[in-house]
Amino acid sequence: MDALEALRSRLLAEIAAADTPVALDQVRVQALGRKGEITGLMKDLGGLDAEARKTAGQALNRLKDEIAAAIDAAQSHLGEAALERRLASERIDVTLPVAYDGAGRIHPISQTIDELTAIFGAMGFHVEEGPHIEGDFYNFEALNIPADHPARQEHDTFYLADKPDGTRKVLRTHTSPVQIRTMLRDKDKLAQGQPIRIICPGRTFRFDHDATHSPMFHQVEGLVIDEKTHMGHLKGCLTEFLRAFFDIDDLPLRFRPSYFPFVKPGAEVDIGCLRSGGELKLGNYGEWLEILGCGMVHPKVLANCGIDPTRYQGFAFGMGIERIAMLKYGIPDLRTFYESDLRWLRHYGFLPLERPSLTGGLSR
Ligand code: 2NL
Repeated sequence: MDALEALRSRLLAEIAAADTPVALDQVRVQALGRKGEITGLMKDLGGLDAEARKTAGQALNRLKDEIAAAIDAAQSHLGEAALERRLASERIDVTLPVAYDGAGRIHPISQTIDELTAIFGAMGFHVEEGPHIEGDFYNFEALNIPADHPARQEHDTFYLADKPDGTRKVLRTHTSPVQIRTMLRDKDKLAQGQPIRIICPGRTFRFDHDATHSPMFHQVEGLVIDEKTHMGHLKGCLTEFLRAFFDIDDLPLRFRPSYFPFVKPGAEVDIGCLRSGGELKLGNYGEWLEILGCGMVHPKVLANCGIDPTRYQGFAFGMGIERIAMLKYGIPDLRTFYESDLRWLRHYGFLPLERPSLTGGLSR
């Protein structure tokens, strides 16, 4: 038994000393393998008489179980230690700035929509979207543009094939149908004191293609409806937006009376600028540049959407996204927006991991 006790002490010491899974495995083979020390002693039991074999056999089995358990315990301990070392060495600080590999860019149209959404979002607007293929009612009729109205011809419309019932769909010529759909959907919430305050950015289509017109382009329109909204709110809202978007605190605005069938009164908005040497600079320089159209929503449009025009009123506005993007980022040619030229995108595009800001690319 002394010999067995000595073996036990030595094996336990070897297990404790094994500092790698390989070293531990060597101890397991040396003790419990086919030619291992404990295995060998068990084979020798055959030479003993029955009584001695029983006692020695039990002692050997206890030793075998104890050594096996000690090896298992040491193994899982080694595994945990290895995992801990790995976790410590591979720890990443997710708050560190990321080294961007430069593969992709945000298109200036997407960037501009993100920026104007942030600015109007901070003023309490939310975003609505709608279908590109529209019915006549949503694109024209509801907006007080009847079939024989000259504005219909002004909008060079893409018409889809006639349907058997004689109606035909159009590619929306502005994003106003989204506002019509929103008013029809949310009109009852007005009575519960919930105003409509939305912007509708998106694709629009007109049959027009030259250096300054694309058959597909982007618009953002805005709409506010409640009981007391007036033209002063319209002026304040657009002033706030244009100054934030172009990042010019004293950018002057000029409201000129104008006509759109869906508003009354209607206005066009100019911003201050300076033209010199073929360059255009925005700011308080005494010259003017037309930038958007707006007005108080026409009572007939409200009525067409089931809203009582004697109780509710509001303002609307619309502008071209390419146009404000070109002005802000100095992009000279409209047609380049849709050429998918990678060199253009690397030059005018935006890095996706750039820290977002209200005004975007100018003041970083
Ligand atoms: C422009 C002018 C404008 C609107 C759009 C609008 C929409 C509804 C009701 C009333 Cl549902 N108005 N939109 C109003 C005035 C002008 O856009 O030059 N856009 C590029």
